[in-house]
Amino acid sequence: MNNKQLNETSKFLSYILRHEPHTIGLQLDTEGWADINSLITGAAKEGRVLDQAIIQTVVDSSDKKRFTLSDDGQRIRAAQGHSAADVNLQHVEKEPPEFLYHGTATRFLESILQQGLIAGLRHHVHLLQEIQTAIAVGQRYGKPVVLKIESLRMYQQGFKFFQAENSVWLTEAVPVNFISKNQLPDSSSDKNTSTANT
Ligand code: HQG
Repeated sequence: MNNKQLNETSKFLSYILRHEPHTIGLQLDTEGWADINSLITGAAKEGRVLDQAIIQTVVDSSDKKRFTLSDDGQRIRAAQGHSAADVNLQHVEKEPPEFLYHGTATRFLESILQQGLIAGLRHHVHLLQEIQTAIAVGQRYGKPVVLKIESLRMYQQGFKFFQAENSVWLTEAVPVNFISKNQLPDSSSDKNTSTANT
């Protein structure tokens, strides 16, 4: 499998395992798990060839560790990023570091600085420990900007934080008074690199 095929298959798995399992007749349990054989069969009906080896390659090569296999290797789930209504993944609740970062595009700033960060279609707002990764996330939507979140202060005031299996931090929403605009490195560009896995 070349990189393009890997990326495309990863996006397909993200779409199915985070958002629309029913489009291939797949059922996720409340923890987001899908039976791999059912995934392969469902994908085949849509003309998409998957097998255990392809799935394993996508899981192993995911830079963000987007997918997790069950210990017995029979099931797969997306580590985070869900919008599917059937899924209510119980992420590990944890005390966050002092600051976390959210990458977004400048065109969303006005709205964010009015409403705070909201989860939108997904179940949570996604926050990261590394500024560089946050820049890459923001670039998907336009000119990136990184917001610095006072996560520990939020936590101390009763907001819950969770850390997904792939280390992404999750919280329900971030009110405006915990957000500050972080300085971007000069190298940031206006390019939309379209790396989103949805
Ligand atoms: C923005 C990637 C206007 C928010 C990453 C973002 C992540 C607002 C967009 C994962 C807003 C939602 C998720 C407000 C938030 N007004 N815009 N009040 N509040 N927004 O894709 O965080 O590569 O649902 O800033 O690593 O961009 O796909 O969330 O721009 O973990 O595996 O609304 O996706 O992972 O966009 O990305 P998304 P996200 P993958």
